[in-house]
Amino acid sequence: MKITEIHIYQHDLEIKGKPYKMSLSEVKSLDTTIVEMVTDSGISGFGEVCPLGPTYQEAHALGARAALSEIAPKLIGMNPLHYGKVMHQCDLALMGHLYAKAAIDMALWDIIGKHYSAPISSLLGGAKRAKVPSYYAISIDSPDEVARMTIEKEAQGFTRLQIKVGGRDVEEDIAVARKVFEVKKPTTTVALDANRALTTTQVMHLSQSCRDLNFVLEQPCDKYQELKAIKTSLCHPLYMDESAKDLPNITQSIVEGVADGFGIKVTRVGGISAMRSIIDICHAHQKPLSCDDSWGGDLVAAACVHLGGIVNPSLSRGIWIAAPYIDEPYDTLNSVQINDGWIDVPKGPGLGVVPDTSMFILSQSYS
Ligand code: 0XW
Ligand code: MG
Repeated sequence: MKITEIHIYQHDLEIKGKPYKMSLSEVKSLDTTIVEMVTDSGISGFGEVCPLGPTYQEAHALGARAALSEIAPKLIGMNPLHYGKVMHQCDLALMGHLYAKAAIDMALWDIIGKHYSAPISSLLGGAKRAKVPSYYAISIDSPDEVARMTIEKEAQGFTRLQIKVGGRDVEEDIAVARKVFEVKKPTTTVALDANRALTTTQVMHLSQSCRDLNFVLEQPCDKYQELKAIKTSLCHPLYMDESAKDLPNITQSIVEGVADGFGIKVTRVGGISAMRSIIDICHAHQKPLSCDDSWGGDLVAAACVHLGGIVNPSLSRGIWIAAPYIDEPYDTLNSVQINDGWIDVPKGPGLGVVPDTSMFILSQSYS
């Protein structure tokens, strides 16, 4: 089998309703990139990468497509079943840029699954359950609005909520946390996610002021060294998200006793293969994790759900997908959707999603 063509598409994912608001950024539309890898066997594989705007992390849509323009021409003629050789060629073509390479990784896994007529979760060792729990991220807002959303999302079946905090007076974050715990069900679990925006002093004040509330603190500060400095002063478990950039710093955070769990974004770490290794490490160290991504449509969602399916249920903290915030499936027959708080693990070969590429704008083609 040979790669004969690679097409790179661009598409804007509009957010339904209010903008998605986090501590350091507010977004209304996301620029996503889709990779289509065509082979001489009639099989095509798809991948996607969708940074959360240009300021969320060191990744942006134009950068993804520029990186892919460096890489794609070098892959034409290679055998996509030789995953390791193709990804090595990506590294020979361009250093770093894991987020862009993740779209190539995803397309290769999609081809391999289609070639062997197996869902990616089966290739990864098998999903441990037919459907996985999702969680909902509630944007930064007033205590009353976040409480209203808490009740609404519990009614829709979500059993875990991520409450966005940060970027304002920390007393407002404390008021939101208290209000959520006033209204939520006892069984609903909560993470306060500051997306790096709090100072060490603010986090310690927040944690000690809310020592009676049982939540997880997710990526409260920006730097790993800040997290390490405050870890022993906190009254809450500490999960790493944005600092969990790759395998070395994830293993370091476990060995140094800083991270009690993780929110891992598939494209940030380089794709499905890297994420599978991270899941193995979390299993070995009994570290809970959620399988997420920055944003994306059905392709990214499918990758997150296949990976979430192989996580030991006792360590799964849910799979976040953007479907509730956008309203345009790529594959109307097999769109990845949340039903009553749960997501079916795709059963089709590969990703189990075949996008209608006519939805997208063709950006670059290589053959
Ligand atoms: C909730 N997410 C997984 C989706 C958005 O990209 C933000 C992210 C997070 O946990 O920070
Ligand atoms: Mg997070």
